[in-house]
Amino acid sequence: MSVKDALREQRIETPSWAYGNSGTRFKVFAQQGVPRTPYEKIDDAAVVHKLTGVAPTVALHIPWDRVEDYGELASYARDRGVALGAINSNVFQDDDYKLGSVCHPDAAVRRKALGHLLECVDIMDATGSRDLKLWFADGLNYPGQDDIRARQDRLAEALAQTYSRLGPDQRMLLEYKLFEPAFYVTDVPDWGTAFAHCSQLGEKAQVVIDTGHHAPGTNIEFIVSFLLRAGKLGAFDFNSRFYADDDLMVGAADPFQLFRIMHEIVLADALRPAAGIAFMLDQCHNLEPKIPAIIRSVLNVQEATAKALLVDRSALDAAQRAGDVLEANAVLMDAYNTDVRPLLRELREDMGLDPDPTGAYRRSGYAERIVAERVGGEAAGWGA
Ligand code: PSV
Ligand code: MN
Repeated sequence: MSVKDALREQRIETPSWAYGNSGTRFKVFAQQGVPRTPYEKIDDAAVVHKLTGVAPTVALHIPWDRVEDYGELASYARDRGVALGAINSNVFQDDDYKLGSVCHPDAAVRRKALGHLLECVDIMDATGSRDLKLWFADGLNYPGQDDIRARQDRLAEALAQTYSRLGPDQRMLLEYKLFEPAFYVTDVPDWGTAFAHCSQLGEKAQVVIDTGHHAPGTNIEFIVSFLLRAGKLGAFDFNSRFYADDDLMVGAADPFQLFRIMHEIVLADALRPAAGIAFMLDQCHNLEPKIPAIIRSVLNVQEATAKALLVDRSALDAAQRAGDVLEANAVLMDAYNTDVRPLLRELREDMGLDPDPTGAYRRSGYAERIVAERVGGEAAGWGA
């Protein structure tokens, strides 16, 4: 398949919450024109897809995106040229979850959390979503606070019950995170823990790599490669980080890392939608305007992917076999150092799109329109 064909087939999922207001624990700076409902988030996601041509799905987060009728929300999305993607559960914001959700020492809280996970599968049935994405804020702040091993048992129990509720074409994606909000123990802190639970559950359980969820310096492409080999990589939550879980635009902090990740994907022939890896963004745009930031992020993933597709595989293979360290590295760097922007402009023209999605957005007047129209009501987000 040609590089252009592979890029034309690429799919990047945008997160509903990235269209809403967000901030740090110090302040949420509200922006004008931010969506007030899941429907308006879908309107914005549809604009991103229309301009980029490669972002046809939008992930929901429940209860942030709770609506009366999910089937209707799905058809609203369809009418705008997009589809609903992964359903993200949220068992981290109720007061009951102070000491955890599915790992909580109190069985009543665990039951409530499990009820939410099962409700998310009901929502998937209504939206036609394939993926249930689970991230647990569960953990401990102090040594002795709870029994680490018992919490693993509780986690395994909740995962097993949720897993058994999945339909034949549904998957469970388990996301790990080193720390935050818990600072001493996190119950799913790393890919090994997620991998072990998913392996025990069965083939419908797979691991999510959020690129911001590792210790500094972690070799993420190694994790990608390992999980691909094991058939256990389900999805990415792409974003950039300088320090911790910064949730900045993907490709902003370390475009070379993004390239290295996409290189592993291309090597494993896992870019094709049929390979089943969901390439999602999980970002917060605290300072920058949201829609153009999401467009930029999609383009950054596309650029890294194009470079990865340009790696001269036979030259790389020959250099590796010959043990030619310098040449092997040079082959990879040649691809990384290629300016792929002309190729991507050409691709967009072939696809009937404006070659410059950012400029097209600016010229569309959409930003001014939503500022004028989205007056009153409550902007989506955390507290702005
Ligand atoms: C947790 O930090 C996380 O990465 C999970 O994916 C959550 O669903 C998401 O962020 C919430 O923004
Ligand atoms: Mn995430």
